[in-house]
Amino acid sequence: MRVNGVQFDSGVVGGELPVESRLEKLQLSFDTPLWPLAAPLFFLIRVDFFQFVSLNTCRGSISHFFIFLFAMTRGYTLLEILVAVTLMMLIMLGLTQLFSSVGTQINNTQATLQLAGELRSAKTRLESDLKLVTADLTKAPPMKTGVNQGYFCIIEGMGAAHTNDWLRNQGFVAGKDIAFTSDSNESYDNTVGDMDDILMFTAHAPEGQPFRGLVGGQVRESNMAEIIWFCRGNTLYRRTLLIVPGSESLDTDPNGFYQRNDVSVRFENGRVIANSLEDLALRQNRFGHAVSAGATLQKFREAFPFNIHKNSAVYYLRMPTIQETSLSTWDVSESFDENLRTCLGLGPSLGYTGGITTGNSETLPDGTGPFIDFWEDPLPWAGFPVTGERYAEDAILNNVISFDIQVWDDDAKRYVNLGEARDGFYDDGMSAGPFGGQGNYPLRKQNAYTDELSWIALPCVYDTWSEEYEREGYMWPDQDGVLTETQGRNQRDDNRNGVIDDIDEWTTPPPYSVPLRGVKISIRAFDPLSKNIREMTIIHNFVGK
Ligand SMILES: [Ca+2]
Ligand SMILES: [Ca+2]
Ligand SMILES: [Ca+2]
Ligand SMILES: [Ca+2]
Repeated sequence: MRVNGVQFDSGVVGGELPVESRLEKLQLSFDTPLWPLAAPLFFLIRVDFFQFVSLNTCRGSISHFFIFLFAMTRGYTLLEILVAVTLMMLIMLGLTQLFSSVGTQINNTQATLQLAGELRSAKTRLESDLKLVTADLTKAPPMKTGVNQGYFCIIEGMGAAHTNDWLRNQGFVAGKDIAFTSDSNESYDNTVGDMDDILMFTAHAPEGQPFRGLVGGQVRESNMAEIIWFCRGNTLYRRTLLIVPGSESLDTDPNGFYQRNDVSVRFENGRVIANSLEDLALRQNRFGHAVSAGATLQKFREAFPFNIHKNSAVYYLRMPTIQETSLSTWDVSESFDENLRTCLGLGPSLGYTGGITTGNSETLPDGTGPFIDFWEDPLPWAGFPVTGERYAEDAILNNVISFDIQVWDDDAKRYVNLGEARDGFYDDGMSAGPFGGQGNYPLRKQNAYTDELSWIALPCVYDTWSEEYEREGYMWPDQDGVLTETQGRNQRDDNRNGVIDDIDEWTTPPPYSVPLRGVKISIRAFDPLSKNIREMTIIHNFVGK
């Protein structure tokens, strides 16, 4: 399918994708003038032809033909030569333009093919990862304790081809609040799709193809890994952390840990501990979710449900890359935003509300923002100062302008962004299933959830969760912030609806307590030379797995 010079894989993008002026139409420039090729020849022939005709006309004798031949052998005048040389130069100019144009087209075609190849390899990698998911997604969250299945989590960042109710109320407009062109127009860039989704899960390697990574500075293999897919700027990353529980060779120094290790770890009781699949069922143990080492039980409860997006800057920065975490000062015992604050020297408050700096003004002419020009910025932090020893090992694809994760809504019979529905309906009028709503994020019922709404709406999250948070006898803050004993697993019908321990009784319910049937993930990338855009889509069904 071709839309204004933009090539999409068929059936991936609906008929009309709005395309901006930055996507100039590709044209084969065969309108280069060719007439100079013939002109000098014509000029020389014409001069002598008229000499011949005029001689014959005047003298009327065949013998004058020989006079003409004689005339032909005479030298040209300076003027004739000058004109001929000028015309020859025009020919050369025309030819140069022609070959240059053809050369450009060949380069563009090569670049487009290369883009398609790179996109296909990213797609293949993601497809094979999805086949390796350890969690049983046919069961509704929360995951039972002790099943040793790891986790699966989709974080639907608030930017999308839609906005949820909360964002609409805040005046957010689609994904445009973060994508714009940094040219003189400073216009919204609608070539950019949903860029802020994160996919993270545990995976089991296929037979004979173990995951590889550093353990104590040495390359090691493991059959299990924690895998995280996310975009930063216009680069798509895939972070892989080996699951090696009880690893004897594990490095115990929390500083610069990721310089020497690609291991899924948590910091607990003053120690770096390698996670097992069971440990990773709990969000606070996962990559990027670290709770501060000095956290008291109260702080720990406040941190629940351990979102990575507690800070606006971190929201835009998604997840830590190898480049950042391989700093010698990066501390595994601290959270992502605390590390950034330390490493960037930003003081106790991150003081970074703009989210993204592109070197241009931080707001659009209409006062909205923050923004980023995804066609220009490899990282959304101008002069990015956090550079560790390792670099780009986790980068999968450059020039990405959409990494959109959607989930199957069995009511609407289509893939949707989590939280996409408005008042129970999608924009196309279809009534929404559970995934259309925001789930228990932001659940007004719990202080633990609403605490984090001070700056911005939380992204909608699908998570296999764990019933561990609701363990009988555990104390969590209720809707008024008062610590109360959980009632979700106490074998009593506390809300008297005839069902014992239904999810409405839970103090710590999962965001969505429904099975995940399938996901659709679209990756869109551009080629800066040809300005071509390509998009590839992965559809993965978890039912019958
Ligand atoms: Ca999103
Ligand atoms: Ca999405
Ligand atoms: Ca009940
Ligand atoms: Ca109960």
